Order: sequence, then structure tokens, then C-alpha cells
Amino acid sequence: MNTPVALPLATFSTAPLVERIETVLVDLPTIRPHKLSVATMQGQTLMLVKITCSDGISGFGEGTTIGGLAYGGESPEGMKLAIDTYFAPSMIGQDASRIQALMARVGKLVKENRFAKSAIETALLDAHGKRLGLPVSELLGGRRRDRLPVAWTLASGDTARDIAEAETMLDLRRHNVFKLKIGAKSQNEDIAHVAAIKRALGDRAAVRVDVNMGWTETQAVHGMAALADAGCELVEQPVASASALARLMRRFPVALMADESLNGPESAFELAKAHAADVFAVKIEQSGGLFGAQRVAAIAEAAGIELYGGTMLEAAVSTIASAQVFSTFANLQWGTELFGPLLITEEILTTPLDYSDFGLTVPAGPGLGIELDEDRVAFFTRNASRKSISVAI
Ligand code: MUC
Ligand code: MG
Repeated sequence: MNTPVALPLATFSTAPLVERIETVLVDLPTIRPHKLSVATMQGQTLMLVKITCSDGISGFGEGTTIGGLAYGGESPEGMKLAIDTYFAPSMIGQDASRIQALMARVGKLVKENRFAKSAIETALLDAHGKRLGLPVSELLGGRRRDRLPVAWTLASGDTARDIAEAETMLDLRRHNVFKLKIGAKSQNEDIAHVAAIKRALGDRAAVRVDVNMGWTETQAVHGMAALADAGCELVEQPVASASALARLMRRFPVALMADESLNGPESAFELAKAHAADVFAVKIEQSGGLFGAQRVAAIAEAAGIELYGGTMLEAAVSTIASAQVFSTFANLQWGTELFGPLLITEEILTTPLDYSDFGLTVPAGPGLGIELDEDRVAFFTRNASRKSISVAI
């Protein structure tokens, strides 16, 4: 029989420890008002977090919402407060390289706050990737693709302007899949808007809609039939309730996608059990992080549900964290909508992301593989006193 051997203490003493956690709010303008059924966005606020470790390595994470608290229970300001007050004290001094163990520790102390958890986990993965000289995708099991298709959202609120915007995107070869935000106007106006855009673009582009829970179930029955007739290929979260989603399934020749109903692996399991979606819009923030997003994808694959890489209209940090994990999915049948950085007027990276040929290149450098422009971030950081974190890497 083998005698158990105690591991030498030195094994643990060299582990990089979490030394400092800093958060800032960064307010950035959008290129135009972005109109959803829940809010009209004139800008986006990023909650950026920087984790510095005892080996001198640091990583960045990002949390965003849509229209402050209009979309869900977390706001950028709330994430900052939660991280400063509750996450940070529980993480300081802990091993930064045992990311799943550290997130489990945080999970015991912080029950909800999935968006803040996603930002923290991203920062830990960014740091660890830099430490090991590997992209985050490789820490998550390895990427299966280096490029991701990227849809664009038409949400100016004006049909002619949306058509002109789509034509520009097609000319630039930046996007050929368009998601239309509807649900704020009357249903007849919305259907006419979608039909006009699909008629103008024809076979040159795919048209999908996101109702952001704006319809009742009876409205959805009429609306989905009309959207299918108009040539729309997918309807995202037309109603709020998961049971209503299940009742709408397979009644119309148009795919049904869950977004707001999908809040991490447990909800993915419930939606799969109820046959409530053809497609899951996986988002790292709603999933509570990158590992959570992989668990959601695994449940979808087991249930025969197709996958789409969603966004909370994040800027570069969280967009690339999403890209790193989406690149590991076995299937990504509906592509992604990782266009957030393009909705913002400001470039906050030293080297811009590669959006070309209707897709986004997943960076190949260590960690997230991006570098923040310190001066640009400091300039847009909230507070006149410029109490910004250092963003140098
Ligand atoms: C959502 O509900 O999907 C994604 C694209 C967009 O314009 O809004 C987001 C949120
Ligand atoms: Mg949505």
C-alpha cells in the first residue's frame, strides 16, 4: 500500500497571488442612437476591472449592460460596487492561477452577479494566458476556428436609414447578416419595417429580428407568421416567458432563439428540457463567465439546440473574451454578433480588431491578445479627477 506523501510547501509558495483589483467606469459614445424595445442607447458604459498578481502580471475584464438597468438586474455602477466591496476582499491573496477554484470561492460569497463574475473571470484568464504565453482559447481547451462570422444590428429606428446602413456594411464586406430590433412600435409597423428591409436586401443578406420580450404570446403568434412570410429567418426572444417560448416552437417556418431567458447553465437545462428554443444566444455575461458559457454550449449540444454567439454590446475586452470562448464551441451554426466595438465611436485598443470579410479574427496573442490604449481609456474614465486604473500591460 502506498503511503500518502505530503506535497512540499514550495509547490504552493510560488503560485501567483491576486495582489490588487481595480475597477473604473468608462463612458463612450455610440455612433448613433441604438433603439431597442427596452431602451434607446446614446452611449455605452464599460466597467473595466484590472487584476494585478504577485508575479507582476495583470489581466483585464469588462462588464456592460444595455440601457443601465433596463435589461436586467446588474448595472456597470453596481458591478463596480460589488467587485470593490465583496469580490476583491475574498480574492486578495488567493492563487490567481487556479481560476475555477477561485471562482468557486467567489461563488460561495456572491450568489448572483453573473455579469461581475464574467468580468472577474475574464481578467483572471487574461492574466493566466499572459503568464503561460497562451491565448485564452487554449486555456479553455483549444480553439476550433480563428475567424467568427459577425452579424450587425440595425436599430436606428428608421427604415430608410437602416437600409442605407445595411448597404454600406455590404459594400464594405463587413456584415451580410442583419438583426433588426423591433417590439417598440406597433406590430404592423414593425412587420412592414422588416419586410421592406428584406425586400431591399434580397438574397444578398440574411435578416433576423430581436423583439427583446416586447410581445405578448398572442402578438407573437401573429407576428412570427408574418415575419416568416417576410423572409425573416430567425426570431429572438419575442416573449418573456420560457413556457410561452415553448408553446411557440415549431409552429412557424422560422427559427426561435432564446436570449433573456438564458441565464446560465441551469436555465439552459430548463429551456432544453421544455423544448423552448431552436437556438441559444450564448453570452459570457449572462452565463456568469467563460466557463459558464462553455457549460451552456455543452447543454445545447447535448439537447440538439443550435448555437449563436451573443453580445451585451460590449467593447473590446469582453468582445474578445467572448470570441475566445466562442472559438472553442464545437458548433456555432448561427455565427455571432460580436460587433460591439464597432458601435462605439472611440478606438480604445492600441491595435484595432480585425473586422473584415464578414467576420472577426480571434486574436492569437497571449491572454486576450489585445492591448488597451491607456490614454484613451483614461480620457473617457468617469470622474473629473481621472482616478483611472493604469491600463498599461
Ligand atoms: C440583445 O438583446 O441581444 C445584442 C445586439 C444588440 O443590438 O443588442 C444586444 C442585446
Ligand atoms: Mg437579444
